[in-house]
Amino acid sequence: QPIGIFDSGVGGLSVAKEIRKLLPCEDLLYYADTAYCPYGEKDPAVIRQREKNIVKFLLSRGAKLIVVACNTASSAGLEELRNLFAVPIVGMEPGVKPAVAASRNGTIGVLATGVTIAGDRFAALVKRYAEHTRVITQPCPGLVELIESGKLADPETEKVLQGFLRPMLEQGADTIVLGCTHYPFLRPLIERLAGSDIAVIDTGAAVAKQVQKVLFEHNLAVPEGPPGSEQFFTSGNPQEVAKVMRTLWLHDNLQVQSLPLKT
Ligand code: DGN
Repeated sequence: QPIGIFDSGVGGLSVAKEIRKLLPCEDLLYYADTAYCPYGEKDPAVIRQREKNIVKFLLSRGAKLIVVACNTASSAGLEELRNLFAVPIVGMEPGVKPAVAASRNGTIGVLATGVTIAGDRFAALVKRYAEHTRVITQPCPGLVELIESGKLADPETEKVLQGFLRPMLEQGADTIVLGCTHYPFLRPLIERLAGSDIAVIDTGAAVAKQVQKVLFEHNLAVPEGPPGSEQFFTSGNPQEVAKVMRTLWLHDNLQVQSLPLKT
């Protein structure tokens, strides 16, 4: 039985990669909701409807566990998904906790989407550390679109990113949280622009560990055997999506199947 993973687009591949590294024998199904990307500035009710349809599809393909590999979708709908479906569901949360541990001066910056930053889950998370940590938030409209079109190191991306990083760096943030699963693909650029004194936090590896733990607890793990397979689906244009996915997944003959899901 496969692990079902989804995101608004290709961003969740940053999480899928960590899962693949840690769990080499598991089969993976990946759904990119490209036709509805970006989720970041959409009405959370619309996002929740998409999530339900995607999870139903992944379950129809036999998924034994679901990974909501998108901070925005986790913020909007994780609770509802857990109420609706009996299968174990692992979600994302911006890495504020590890950032608080890494920060030397108690000022951290969070890059995420508007929906994630405005959500109750994020507010509760920040509140937990409010006594001794200053959290500077920065929504990043436009950034996901650049990553979706494969512009990981273009001057345009650098300029947009610079505009998002400058305010938090000027306010003294010494640690930056990548609070959207697309942003790890910009990590080299972010590190170069921010400078070597700044720590960059991404939670992909921690989520992969959580997936491992939950599989084990539910007796669903495949600890050994032949290498697992991967299947990719999109609601967008499969050729276009495949082109970008090949560069991100580092696999020249990766194929993407067209699977529009009606809302
Ligand atoms: N990759 C997503 C996230 O982690 O928030 C969503 C990006 C988007 O669709 N704006």
